[in-house]
Amino acid sequence: MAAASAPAAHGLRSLAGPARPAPSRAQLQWQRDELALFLHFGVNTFTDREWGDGREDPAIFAPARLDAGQWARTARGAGFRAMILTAKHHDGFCLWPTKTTDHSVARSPFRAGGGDVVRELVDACRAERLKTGVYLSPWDRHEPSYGDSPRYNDLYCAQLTELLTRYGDIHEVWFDGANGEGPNGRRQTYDWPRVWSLVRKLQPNAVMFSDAGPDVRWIGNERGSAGDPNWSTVAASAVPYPGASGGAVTAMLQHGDPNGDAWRPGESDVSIRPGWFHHPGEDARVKSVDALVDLYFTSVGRNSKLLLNVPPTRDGVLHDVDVARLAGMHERLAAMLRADLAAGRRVAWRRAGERGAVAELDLGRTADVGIVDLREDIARGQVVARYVVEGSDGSAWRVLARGTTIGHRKLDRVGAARVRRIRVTIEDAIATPRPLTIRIFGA
Ligand code: FUL
Repeated sequence: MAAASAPAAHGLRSLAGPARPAPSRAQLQWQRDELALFLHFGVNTFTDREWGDGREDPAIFAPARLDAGQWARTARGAGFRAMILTAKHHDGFCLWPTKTTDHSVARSPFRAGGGDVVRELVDACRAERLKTGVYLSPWDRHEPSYGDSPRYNDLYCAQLTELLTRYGDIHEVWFDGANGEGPNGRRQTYDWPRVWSLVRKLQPNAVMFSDAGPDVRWIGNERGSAGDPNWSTVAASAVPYPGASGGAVTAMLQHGDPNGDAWRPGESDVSIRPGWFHHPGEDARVKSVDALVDLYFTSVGRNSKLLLNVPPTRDGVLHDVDVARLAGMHERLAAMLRADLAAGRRVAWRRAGERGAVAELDLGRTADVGIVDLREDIARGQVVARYVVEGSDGSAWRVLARGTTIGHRKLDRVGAARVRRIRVTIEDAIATPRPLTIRIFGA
């Protein structure tokens, strides 16, 4: 498993390569959103389990005061731009009244059998100007046709069609790589090309998430920690289907590949709690504000998007502790990233060979620098492979941070460095680097 943590050992390609991959509009917007809220909710919330076995009675699904408006207001207030709901988890229970199975909210006491959690989510997102995403588990431990590959593929596509045609714009479709046995003890062979082309047809502006994309990729762990380096390009053939495993797959998910043929930025999914579903026994184990801030730095701050799971309780609301932690995270980040000491300062940019460049700026006064925030103009691709940030208070330059990739955003915490001048040197790149956006925040 050495490959899982070691940086990908790809040689950097020469400058005279073919045109490099760049993001689509949807991928670019997806990445700029930076934060999305994940909501694991369903029968497991009522059985206190993480994976249902598909034999749950729909009658147990009875959230007494479900309030998707509270989810959305919490998300918006904490700086999140999207919410993704488990419309169906591995247990097969559907949170919308589907025609494909009677294992759904329609047979539950929720809103007397007339409820639709997906509809409530979509309406709440719209009210708070959030984007909506759906998670539809391919693995289904309830559905009798599961494992009977063509029949289940038809059913899965019918479920997707309902979700992607009834509710207006869906911005992200989330395909989990978990693929176990169905009720007959059989495994399913999924038809990914069919699924992906169906999504493209029904929601052309949506991004599709899975280990194998095609638009955005799993980051390779559930700890909220992107690799270093983290390229947004991948060699598509290295991860042939969602759920493929092995050291080379993990390395590709974590690090991407500077020579990759597909633009497929990483999404870091992690839960605010030990489990993905709400368990009352974990109410005292919600991640601290410090831990959530760290997650921001290891995901968004490493050219990834953070998909933070905050699971509704049996009542159908986000727990007070989780809500308070999200507010704390937002406040702390806002304070850390409020005043850009480099705002309005002129940056002197000069090329240094074909793969290098140096940017220098004077803050106009000596300041305690705590965070360096670098960005590439990724609309045109990602090129920086290695850089160093130095600071000077008038005497010698000293190193504040060293890094590899930058991409959409790279955040380096540098302690409290008392400096007036900042120098960012791009030491290596896979193509001629273009000027970076440089922001500097206090300690
Ligand atoms: C995994 C699932 O098995 C977990 O239950 C959870 O949904 C996580 C996000 O993905 O593969």
